[in-house]
Amino acid sequence: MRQKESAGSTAVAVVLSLLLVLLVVVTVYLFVVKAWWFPVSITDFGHEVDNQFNRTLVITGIVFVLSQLALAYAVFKFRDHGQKARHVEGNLTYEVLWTAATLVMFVGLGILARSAWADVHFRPAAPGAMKIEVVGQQFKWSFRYPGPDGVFGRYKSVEQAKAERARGDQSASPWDLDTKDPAGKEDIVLGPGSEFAIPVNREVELSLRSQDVTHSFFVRELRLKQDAVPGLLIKVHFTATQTGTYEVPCAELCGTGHYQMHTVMKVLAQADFDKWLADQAAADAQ
Ligand SMILES: [Cu+2]
Repeated sequence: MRQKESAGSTAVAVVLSLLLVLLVVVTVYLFVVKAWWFPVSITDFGHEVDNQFNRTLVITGIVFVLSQLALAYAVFKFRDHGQKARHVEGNLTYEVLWTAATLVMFVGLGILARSAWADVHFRPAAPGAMKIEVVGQQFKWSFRYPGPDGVFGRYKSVEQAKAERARGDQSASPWDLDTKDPAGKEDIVLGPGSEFAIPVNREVELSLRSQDVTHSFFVRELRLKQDAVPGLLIKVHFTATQTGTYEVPCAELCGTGHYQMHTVMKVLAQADFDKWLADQAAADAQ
């Protein structure tokens, strides 16, 4: 009687095994048809990132499929036949084997990815790169172009800015720029909430700052995401190879208004960009 009661797990085991197989099939299908996928990359660096993503996806995908199918097999094969349960000790050989395999996989993927990452973070921009300053503040992005002289005007010292604020005569500048610095005369400041533009096929170097908390500059199509950290000046560089309009959200939860912190980056042909920048300069001069 007891034998009969516990021998009834075949149906459950079959259903569970089939569910696991179904899970594998649906998951693989979604990735193969690319049901939800990234927008096309517009930088060479982005293609490297995509290659690295695909390598990682293929390797971990194979591990996923094999382990889930093995699980489905084990669920069915070792189902309850009414047999007595057996105690199994660990298997040292297997444990060493799959720990080593995991180690090789992760270190290997890391080594393959290092040049893609270093491209943006360790190598400086080429000398002729177009410089733009990006400032994050709750909950807007601002931008500054150095103008024809290619040099950004300096900031006021912290003491000076503090003293002016205490006197209540803070200048109109959104970020405590020193308006007396001649290098800042030609600077083009696009205040909080502005859109910004860059020329296509030209290297751009962004200098990221934050006025308050940590924000994160993120453009999916560039495959680039970099935090803007208070007190730090962080530089990143890239070359966009396709004109268009791309969203720039803040990718760091930076406060209650975080959801509304975004703008757009326009990638323009050189002539359009020159015209755009001249318009901004004219507007900024007023
Ligand atoms: Cu933010």
